[in-house]
Parts: sequence; structure tokens; C-alpha cells
Amino acid sequence: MAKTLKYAAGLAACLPGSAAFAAWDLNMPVGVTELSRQIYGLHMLILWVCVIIAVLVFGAIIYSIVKFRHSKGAVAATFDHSTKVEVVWTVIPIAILVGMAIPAAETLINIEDTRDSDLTVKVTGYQWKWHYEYLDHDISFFSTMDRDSDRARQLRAGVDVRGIDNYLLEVDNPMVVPVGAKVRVLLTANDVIHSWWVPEFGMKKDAIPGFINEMWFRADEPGTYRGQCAELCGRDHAYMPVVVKVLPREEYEAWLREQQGEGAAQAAASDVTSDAAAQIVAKAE
Ligand SMILES: [Cu+2]
Repeated sequence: MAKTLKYAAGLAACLPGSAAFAAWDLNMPVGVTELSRQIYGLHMLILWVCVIIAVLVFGAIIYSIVKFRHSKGAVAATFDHSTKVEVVWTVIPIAILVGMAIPAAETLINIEDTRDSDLTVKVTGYQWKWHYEYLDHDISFFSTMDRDSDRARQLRAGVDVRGIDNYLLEVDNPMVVPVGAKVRVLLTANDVIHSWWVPEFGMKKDAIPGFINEMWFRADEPGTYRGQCAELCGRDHAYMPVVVKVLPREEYEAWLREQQGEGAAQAAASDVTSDAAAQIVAKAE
């Protein structure tokens, strides 16, 4: 008895408290983009169609097994063909499939439609970091896991990672985009296949060396959204997080100016060094 009570107490301790339930979400996130909401809506529609079909079919099977069981004296029917039934059980599934194919095709077409984008960012996967290149603005930078996470994961045991914000999900230079803008993402890789994935955007696509894949998103709410590489790409596959900051338009413009300023400063600095190098070479000659 005492043993049973101990097991029961142990089991109760394993069950999540109400505060922990948020981490027990079983469904995909609704997300913050036009596409993610459309994908979520389609997913729920198809799920409920499947649930209704399952209830009807399993209900009929269970009812028949119980109601017409041998012990109650059930006698098998003798007919062996019914054109009417054949027509009904062919037409109904066709109607259901066509009914599901229409919204599914609409969503797929929308996912692939990268026309009229406001901004194009080329994302290149590397072992194990991402490179972002803003094709319309001449800005590019690498995005690697932040130092706190990186240091802690290399030390492994003996480090309390609970003190590190967004452990393994933080980067030094996040991708920055304006809210409400249609962002076209061109994906490729420089070594092996990676996959760029942000669950809140509803999008995930492979970054393949030698190929350019395309996708788009339009985030409706400012915020910081996190994801990871979703293709097993080598030893440190788990350590190349994706972070996208969605900023209000003015803040994004300010970020752009800051980046362009930095780029110009770097270019000027490299000009100075190349000038100095040229002088040295000239002197030597
Ligand atoms: Cu990867």
C-alpha cells in the first residue's frame, strides 16, 4: 500500500502544474504572418474533417460489432453486391477530397507567390552560422550563436544555463525586417544542406549548395522570432539558431542607416589600409 502511494505521489509530481502547461502545446503555432495563419487554418480544417470521418467510420464499426454479434444470434446477410452503395461510397470520398484540395491548392499557390515583394534577403547557410545579404541595400553580415550560449555549451557540465537568456536560441546579429513588409528570402548554402526555419512564420525551406530556393513572409506584429537550422548539417547543427527581429518601419529605417554607415566606415577603413599598403609598395620600389 505504502509503495502504491509512493508511486502515485511520484506520478502526481510528474504531471505538469498549470503554469507549465504552456510548454505542453501539442499543436503548431498560429504564428504572426499571413501565411502562417492560412497554413494553421488549413491544418485545423483538414484535422476536423479527419476527426468527423474517424468518428463516423469507427462509430459504425463499433456499433455493428456490438449490435450484430454472434452471441446475440446475428445471421450474416446473403447479398453480395449493391451498385447504389458502391456509387455512394465512391462519390462521397471524391467530394470530400475535392473539398479539401481547393483550400489546400489556394494555400500552396500563396506560399509560392513571391511576386511584389518589398525586400529581398539572401540567406546563406554555413557550417555553422547564417549569412544575411540585403540585396536592395548593399548590407550583409554573418549571424552566429551569441557568446554566452556558446561558452556555456562548450563547457557542458557544471554550467547553470538557466541564467542565460534564450540559451542556444540567441545570435550576435539577428536578421532585421520591417513589420508589414513582404520579405522575399532567397536560400542557398556554401557547404552542406541547411534549412532555415522560424516556426512563428510558418515557413521552413532547405538551403542547398548550388541552388537558390525561394520563400516569403509578411510579419504583422513587431517582435523577436526564433528558429533553428532544421536540416542535420554536421557536428554543430544544433548551434546555428535563427533570430529575426521585426521592427516598426521607423526603427527599421534607423537600423538600415546605422548598418549602411558602418559598411561605409569599414569600406573607408579598408581604403586607408590599401592606400597605406600602396605607399609602402611605392616606397619599396
Ligand atoms: Cu545547418
